[in-house]
Amino acid sequence: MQNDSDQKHTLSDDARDLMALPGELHIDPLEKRWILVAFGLIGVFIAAILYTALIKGVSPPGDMETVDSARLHLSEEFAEDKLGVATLPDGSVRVTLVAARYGFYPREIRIPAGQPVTFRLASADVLHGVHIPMTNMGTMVVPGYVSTVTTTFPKPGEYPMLCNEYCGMGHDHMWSKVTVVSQERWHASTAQATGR
Ligand SMILES: [Cu+2]
Repeated sequence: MQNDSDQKHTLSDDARDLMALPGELHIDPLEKRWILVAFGLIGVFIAAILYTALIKGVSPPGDMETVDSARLHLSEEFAEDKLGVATLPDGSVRVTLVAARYGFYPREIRIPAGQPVTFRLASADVLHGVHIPMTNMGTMVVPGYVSTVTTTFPKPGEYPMLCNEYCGMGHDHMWSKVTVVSQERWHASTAQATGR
């Protein structure tokens, strides 16, 4: 008997909700709370995007740069003798690499910690990915396109540079060595190299 009257009560409540005028729309307090949580999360996501974009300077890839993967050896930038680490006249460091089954060439590079380093990569064959663990250096290397990543390594050390896109039977062995040296050691070695 008790149950019966309960049911009647809820039924009439629902009926009242259905007949309510638009102006007096009834929202359950629990539902209202979840709506606020949903809008709150959207607010958090927008704030995170704005923070990373405006304050941290993180942005999606900009200009699309293409390259003929089959003719890298004849290209201005990715010919074998142009690969490796270069210090540009403005003091910035650029690393030019070719990803090919199964390695990143040259196989060993030496770069400074504590200053931005720009990587430029092109694939000579299939799709590869590049990733330096414990850092935010990572991107896909799509045949026909130049991948550019600029990052700063906070700590000196030895890091592997791994392929993280399956590229064939030797994919597991596709890695090269990155040595990050302190600013002092970097400046000492560049001064030695240029004879200053
Ligand atoms: Cu690969």
